[in-house]
Amino acid sequence: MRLRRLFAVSAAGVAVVLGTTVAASAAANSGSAVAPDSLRALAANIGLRIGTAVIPFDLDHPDYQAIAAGQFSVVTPGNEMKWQVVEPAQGTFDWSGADRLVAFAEQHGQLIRGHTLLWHSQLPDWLTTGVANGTISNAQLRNLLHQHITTEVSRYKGRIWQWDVANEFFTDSNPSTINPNDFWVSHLGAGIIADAFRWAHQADPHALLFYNDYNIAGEDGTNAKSDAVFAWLKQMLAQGVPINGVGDQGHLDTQYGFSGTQMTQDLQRYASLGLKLAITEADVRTFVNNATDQVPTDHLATFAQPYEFGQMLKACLAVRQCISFTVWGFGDADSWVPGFFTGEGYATIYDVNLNPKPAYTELQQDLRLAGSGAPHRVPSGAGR
Ligand code: 9MR
Repeated sequence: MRLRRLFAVSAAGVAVVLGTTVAASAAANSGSAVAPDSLRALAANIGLRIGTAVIPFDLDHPDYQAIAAGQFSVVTPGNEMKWQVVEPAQGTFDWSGADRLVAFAEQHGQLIRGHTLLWHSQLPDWLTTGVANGTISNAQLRNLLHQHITTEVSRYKGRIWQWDVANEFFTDSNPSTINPNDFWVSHLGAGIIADAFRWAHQADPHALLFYNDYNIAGEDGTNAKSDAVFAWLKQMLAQGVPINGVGDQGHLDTQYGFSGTQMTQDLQRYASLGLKLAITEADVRTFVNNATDQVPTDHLATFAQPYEFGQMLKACLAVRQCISFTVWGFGDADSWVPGFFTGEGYATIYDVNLNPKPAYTELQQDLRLAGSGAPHRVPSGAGR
């Protein structure tokens, strides 16, 4: 899935992608000035961070690097801070990808979203195998998790802005509940989620700690998942669990429809608990001709896709506590979507050749309006 088509980018394409000159992209690389019409500069006008997931080793490619540095002010490692990657064999660590991204971000004046400490997926084989064959007891599992969270959060102490501490614990059913069959919940009970937040807070008291999930701002149509997460957060906060924010992933699909109004209301409701909000993994997929070119098969999807991106950003803009808006990778060639959803793609804001798509323009325009408002009308004739 990595950069399948990047090397086909033409020089002209790159100029369009960057919307800047070579000199400006060199400036971005040195961590200095960024283009005033870039997403990150426009978002900065209202104190919003605009982000992307990054594949650290793709930063070797200059075109990818220029967009990552020039357009975004916060970055998330797509995979490189997950337990499977950082501790592939017990006691053997690989921080190369995570270190690389942290260094890149600091060089380019970007903040970092750490992702993710407690999730049922992308766990190391030695851990899941050990639990399955009984060589790792539940008490040992709990200690290993404590150690994992402490080691990773301490390593980057003071350098991570937001941590996705816990990821995807709620069921997609109506009503929704904490999933009793989740790997962590089934072995250690639901209380392990609160413990993870406490351990992360001990390791880095200044990092903002987030609960992150998908379909928790009405995207499920029923709002059942949002209701369940809201009730749980309220309970956790009443118990003094150090949770600072909610991350709504924002993985949309044009075939299902989506209510920006509902999303705004749900974000506002989380904010009423005193929490910060972040859109953490925004993308909008649709059906495409093939996984290589990713041309939508329904022409209307080329309108629906940027519209839904815009609705998500507007929901974030409408709620003051929404502090960052992150897209889950910026180019279609790099997206997780074609590998997970048969026949779908076109989910990001740049095409497979790293040319900006209408969704890029949509976000840019929304940010421009958010920053300076629409210009006042030119005065017209008397009484009109
Ligand atoms: O983008 C990630 C992809 O490269 C991995 O193969 C995948 C494995 O599940 O995880 C992707 O990121 C996920 C994120 O960590 C949590 N929310 C859902 C994302 C898409 O699956």
